[in-house]
Formats: sequence, C-alpha cells, structure tokens
Amino acid sequence: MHRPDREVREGGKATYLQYVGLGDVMHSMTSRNSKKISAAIRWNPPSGEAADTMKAFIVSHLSANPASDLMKSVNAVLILLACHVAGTPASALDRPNIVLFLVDDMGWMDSTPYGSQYYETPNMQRLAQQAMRFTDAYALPLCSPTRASILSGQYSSRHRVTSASGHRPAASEGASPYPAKAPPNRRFLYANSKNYLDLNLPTLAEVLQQAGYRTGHFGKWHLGLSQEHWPDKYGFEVAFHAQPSPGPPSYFSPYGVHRAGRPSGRHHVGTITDGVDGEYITDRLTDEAVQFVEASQDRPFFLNFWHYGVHGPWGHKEAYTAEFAKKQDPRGKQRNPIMASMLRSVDESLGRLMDRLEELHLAENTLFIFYSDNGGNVHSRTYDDRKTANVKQGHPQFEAIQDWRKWAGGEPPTNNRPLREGKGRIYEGGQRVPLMIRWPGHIEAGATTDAVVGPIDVYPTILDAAGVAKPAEHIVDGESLLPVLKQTGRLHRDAYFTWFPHLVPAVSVRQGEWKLIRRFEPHPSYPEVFELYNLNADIGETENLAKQMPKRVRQLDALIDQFVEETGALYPKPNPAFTGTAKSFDTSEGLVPRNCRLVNTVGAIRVDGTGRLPFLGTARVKLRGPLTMTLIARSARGGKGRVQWKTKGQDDFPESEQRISYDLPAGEAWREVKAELPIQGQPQIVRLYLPAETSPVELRAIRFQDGQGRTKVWDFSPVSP
Ligand SMILES: [Ca+2]
Repeated sequence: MHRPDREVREGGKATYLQYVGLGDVMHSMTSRNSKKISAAIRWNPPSGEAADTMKAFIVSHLSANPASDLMKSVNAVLILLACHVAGTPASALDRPNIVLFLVDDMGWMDSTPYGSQYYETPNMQRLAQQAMRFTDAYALPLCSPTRASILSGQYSSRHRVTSASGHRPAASEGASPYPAKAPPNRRFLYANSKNYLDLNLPTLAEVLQQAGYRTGHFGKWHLGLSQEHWPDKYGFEVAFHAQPSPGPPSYFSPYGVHRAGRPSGRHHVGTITDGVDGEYITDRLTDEAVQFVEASQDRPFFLNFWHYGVHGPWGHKEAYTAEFAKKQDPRGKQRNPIMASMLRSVDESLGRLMDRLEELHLAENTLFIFYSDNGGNVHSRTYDDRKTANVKQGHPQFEAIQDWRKWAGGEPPTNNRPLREGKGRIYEGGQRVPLMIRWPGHIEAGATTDAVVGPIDVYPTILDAAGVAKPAEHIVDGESLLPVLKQTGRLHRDAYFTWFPHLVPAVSVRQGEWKLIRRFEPHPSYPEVFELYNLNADIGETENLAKQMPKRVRQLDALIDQFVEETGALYPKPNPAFTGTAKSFDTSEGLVPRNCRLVNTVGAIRVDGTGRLPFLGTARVKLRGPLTMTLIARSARGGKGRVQWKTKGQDDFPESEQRISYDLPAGEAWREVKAELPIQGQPQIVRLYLPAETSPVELRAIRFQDGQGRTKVWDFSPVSP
C-alpha cells in the first residue's frame, strides 16, 4: 500500500501523476491545495529520511512564503508528517475512506450495467466503468439478514437475524427462538428470526471507529426497533435514521419523525428531521451523506449510506414517472414507471456523491461499494397482492394504491428476468444482486468477475483494505475480496450458502456452476424437496436436475449439513401438532393413512397405529409389475408387515392372493427391507401394512422399482434421494 512508485490518479480526470520520488510530491505541493496534498500523503506517506527531507522542504517553503496560500496546506502537511515521522506508519490517516452505498430491494437487472434497457442509470453505468462489477454477487432474500451479515461478516444462520424482522420488538431475554406451536399442516417449528443485531458482536462500524475512522449511518436501518438497538449503539458516531423500518417514515417531507417515544407504525422515532415541504427523502439522505463527507476530511471515514429507495411505499417524483410512462422496454420485461422514477432518483444520488468525492479529491482514496440488500420485488401491488386487495376508500394506503394503478396498473415493482422470481425467494431473482466496487489504483476500472460473493464478505474486505485487524475472538464467515478485486488470486472457500427458513423455507448452496436448494418440507407451490440447477447453462432455474443427478445432490447436500453444523443454524424442529391427515398427505405425497396417523420427525415420518391393521394406501405407483419394494424403516418392536395390491378392473382386494409379507426387525437401527411383488400389469392401489398397531414405525423412504429401473419413491429423509 505504501510503495513509493505507486501511480496516483488526481481529480478523477484522467490526469496521472507518477509519484516516483519525493521531488514530484514537493513539486505538486506548490500547485495543489492542502486536501490534495493530504490525500497524496495519506496515499503514499513518506517515511524516515524522505519524511525528514520533505519536512525540511516545507519548513523552508513556509519561511520563504509566509503569506502564501500554501500556509494552510503546509500546516496540514506538517501535522500529517508529524504522525508519520513519529513512527506510526499504520496511522489512521493512511487508511482509505469507505463508502457503502446500499440500495434497498434493487434487483440484479435493475440498472444499465446489468442489462436493463428500460431503467436509466447513467451514474451506475459510470461507476461500472470505474469499478469491478460482480455478476454473481448474492444477498439474503430479505433486508435485515443481509444488513446483519454486512455489519458482522457472519452468515445469517450464525447471527440469527434470518428474516426481515428488524422493525419488530425484541423478544424477551431467554425466550426460546422456536414458536410454541405451528398449524397442523406444517411439519416443522421454524425458529423465529432475531429482531436486532446482537450487541455483543464487534460490528464493522465499531472496529473501524476504534481504528480512527469517523463513522456515519444514513437511511434505512432495519436492525432493531427500540433505542437500545439503534445505529449509535453499533459504532456509528453520526446516525440519520427513523424507526420502525423497513420503509421510510414518508418519501416526502414533512417526514413527521419524533425525537422520542416508542416507535410504531404511526409514530416514527429517530433523528430524521423535516426539510422543506415536498423534499424527497432520497435527495435529503444524499445531502446528509455529502455533508458527512465534507465534515470528515480530517480523518478517514466510513459512510454507511443505506437508501430507502427503491423499497415500498414507492414514493416517486411524478415528473420522472411521466417520462417513463411513455417508454417501452425493448426487452419487453420491465414496465413500471414508478420503479424507473425511483431508480433514477437513487442514480442521481449516486452521481452527486461520486461528484462530491471527486471535487474533494477523496475519490482516489475511497473504497466505494455499491450493493443491494435483496432481489427485486416481483409480488407487491399486483392485482393478486392480498395486502392491497382489501384497501378501500378511507384506508391510509388508498391514495397510494390509486396512484400505483394510475401509473403502473397491476404491475409488480420490477421484473428480474432472466432470473427466476424475486425478493423473499431463494431462487436467483431473490438473492442475486448488483455489486460494484471501486478503488482507483487497486481495482482495474471496468473489470468484471464471476466470483461468488455475498454480504459476509463486506466486513473482511473493508478491514483488509483499511489495514485493520479483525477482532481476535470474532468469527467471520466471509473472506476478503481483495485478491479478486486486485486480480491476484481467488477466494479460498469451496461453496457459498443461503440460509432462509422463512416464507418458503429453504437453504441453498452454490458451488461453482451448481446450485442446490434444500427445502425442509414440500410446499404446495414447490413440491420438490431438492432442486438442482446448473446456473451456467440455466440461469433461469428452469430445469431441476435433482432426479437425474442424485450423486451431485448428495455431494452438495452434505455441504449443507456441514454448513448447518458449523454455523450453529437453528434447524427446524418437528411440529408435535403436525397430523398427516389423509388430505394433506394426499395433496403432497399421495399416501393415505388408514387406522394410523403420520407424525413428522426429523428426516422421517412416524406411523402411529390408531386401530387394527394400520396401512398406507396409494394410487401413485404407476409402474408395471413385477416390482421390488424397498423400505428404509425402524421400529423398537419390529414385526410382520405386508403389501397388498389390486390392479385395473379389480373392484376389491383379493382375499388371499396379491399379498406379500415382510419382516421388520426390532431395534434402533434403520433397516432396509425388501419385498418382491409379483404384480401383473399396473397396480391401481397399493396398500403398505405396517407393524404399527402397538408400537410406532418410522419410515425414512419407500421405494418401488420395476424391471427397467424406473422408480416411485417417497423420501422423507432430508439427506439423499
Ligand atoms: Ca430490502
């Protein structure tokens, strides 16, 4: 970082100065203001003899020109030199500024550098030309977990802010994270998300602050509702925000934020103050962020700029919206003028901040990160959106919905195509987001990378760039991206994980071109427990290869097990109230219990007898006999079971034929039990009788296979198909 021959770019205008030796520095000092000199020295601090020579030069210059404009500069430089000469080469003054520009809910396809032909984002384009652009960057599918991962460097399974719950009251200390009950159609109790970031974690802001940084947070927080969990408690010296998140108190001033009281939906509390009437909050946040930068030039700063745009309630500047209302997307995918308007406002904010950094000659020595907290929203405010369907005249949101209908009809906010789905889902549309990182002199301008990265990497990357050590006891799951950014190496990790046990609960692993999704239970809209995609060939996740590639599924699934174990994920627990009613099982599995009930356990179903001769009946074995049946089962008592069938045209099960018995040995171990079934033709109904009358039988899998190797499988194990 302190190589004397480093090339320094001045002012962002393609003027390059080669600071080969001290002479050049001194020469430049006579023509440049103090900020530039400070920047140059911060960048490339002189040491030892060089510093002494420089000091001598300055002193002589000062005595020769006591009234010159350089007076201030020289004083500033002397202070800087004093630091360096005093033997503090790692002084805070050497460190780069950090800007984290986080857009809320901005999708992967929502800007021109990522391929949008509808939205207009010239400043994002400009940044892309100066930065490294990541094509395969991830966030969590919702806000709060991404934000918690950014500030902690940890996976959501470790910090346990797993859902967008940072606007809810904190759970009482010592309360179980698992809910007491769940509806009987849910197999599991899913642990609740933590509603705030653990105060014991050494946050990015705290670590930077201790290293001499000035730290400021502007905008959406969503990592805690009450004052004890506000940004100032996590290392931010300046904080401009209002609770509750997730949206802004209002997109337009007066924002109506109170200084005190308990935050609630109708009572926003925080530090945001009103501006002139009609001021747009995206602009106001930019004013505040720019002021913070201007006031922080004497030492390195960390600007944590977390925009409210482009999240609901989608306040927008009508003049822009009207322009986009006339525009058509050549791709035919994006057509919401409100979103286009909001993105233009965020883009203008980006432009203003970049301009000001350049004007202040700070752009050179600033690590600038542009990022989004989750995929684009593709569900809100459509005609199907249940949240808006009941909004009638008199409802506080009525006018906003009318406004939406006027401009956008029943369009959702955005469209992430070619990615599948969006915010709140584990598909790429929900978790793949834009990420661009600029650091002149360190990162090649206009570079791109397909490195698989995520919010866990922000913390170690920033500390690495700042030359600040990670707190010794703190576990960081992410890796510094500097080798990728500098194109000197690759990441060490083998796979990247997304833990999202909410909405449609699932966990995913990405390894190279492969992505495996593991659901904890079948969902009516997503019946497959495993989905395997090759993202290189199928970025839209259209072809589930899980059944074709069982080995790949097992290999990736083992990585998920390891991840769950290593990060201490709160794995879903069996729901004691779950009853495998005939109806629910018929919907998802086609197994109908008789004289028994089905209870879900981890990786199995348990069959509890409720009457004589319990069995599971199914019409789903559409294979031609003879068939081989395999059970993976266990039972403390064991016993005899049998399989019985009737084929097409048979009204009843024959009295003594078409039945085969099997033995299930007693014990704790899982047993594989096979039975050859001499079925003629295709069975209409198969009944699997289980020795569950007096003691439960657990089933991990039921498999039927024909002579050609075709199978019908029920697999209750979370591990392998
Ligand atoms: Ca968000």
